[in-house]
Amino acid sequence: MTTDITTDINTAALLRVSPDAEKFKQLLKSAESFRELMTYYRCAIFEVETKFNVLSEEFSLKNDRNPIETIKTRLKTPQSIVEKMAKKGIPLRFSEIEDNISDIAGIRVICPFQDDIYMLAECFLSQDDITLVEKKDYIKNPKPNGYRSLHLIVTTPIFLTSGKKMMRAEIQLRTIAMDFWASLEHSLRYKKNLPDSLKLSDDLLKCAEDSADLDLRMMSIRRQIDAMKEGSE
Ligand code: 0O2
Repeated sequence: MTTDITTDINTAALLRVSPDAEKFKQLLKSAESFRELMTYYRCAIFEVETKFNVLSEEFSLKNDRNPIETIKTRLKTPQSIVEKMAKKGIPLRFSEIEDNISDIAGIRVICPFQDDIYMLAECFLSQDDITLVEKKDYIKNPKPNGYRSLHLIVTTPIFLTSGKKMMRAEIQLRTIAMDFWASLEHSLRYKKNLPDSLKLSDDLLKCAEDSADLDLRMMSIRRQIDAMKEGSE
């Protein structure tokens, strides 16, 4: 009771000093909801990362090589969320975030070979608490700039004190070569609004194609070695 009165007095005093106080209070309130939402996305990252770690442990136990080279995770920054919403013409409202931005929880799985990607995607998607929302195969259909990766947008449950909540996450599966290209291209060009230079784009595209060719050649070498091993057993 005393707290309520104090709060009211404080608000009234604030309103006298600044007519924007109520607006500011609302902003802080929504910032609190935003922090809460980001915490849920962080939990979704934990859930998905754990699933890939479990697969990795099992593969290490049962095979002489692991199809998972590295797992990286990232939570999209508030700035990046706002930029994406603005780019897509989504109203800049807190309530629009969950339905419209699928890659706030991002998990990147880097594999040695291209066929590892599809095998892992299948293992992951067959888990009964994972629902596929959208699959974008930029390996079979590379982006015009040469970008290659398999993107899976999924929902995963997180378990809170209040019960289960389904959260979206984006998983990007790539080979080491695809990651090498995408990471360098990202730092060189992506989102930097550089003036379009045909020459640079051509060079980057050529690098992506050369990396894709290397990927196929390395996979072919591994398959020949696998076949030789099987033949000698
Ligand atoms: P960041 O910095 O990684 O957060 P959608 O997410 O489906 O609603 P979008 O953005 O068209 O809409 O999806 P898309 O094309 O599948 O891209 C999602 C993510 O893939 C990007 O996130 C990048 O991480 C990566 N990506 C896509 N295209 C490229 C590319 O040409 N080069 C590089 N290096 N990465 C790419 P963000 O939010 O754009 O960036």
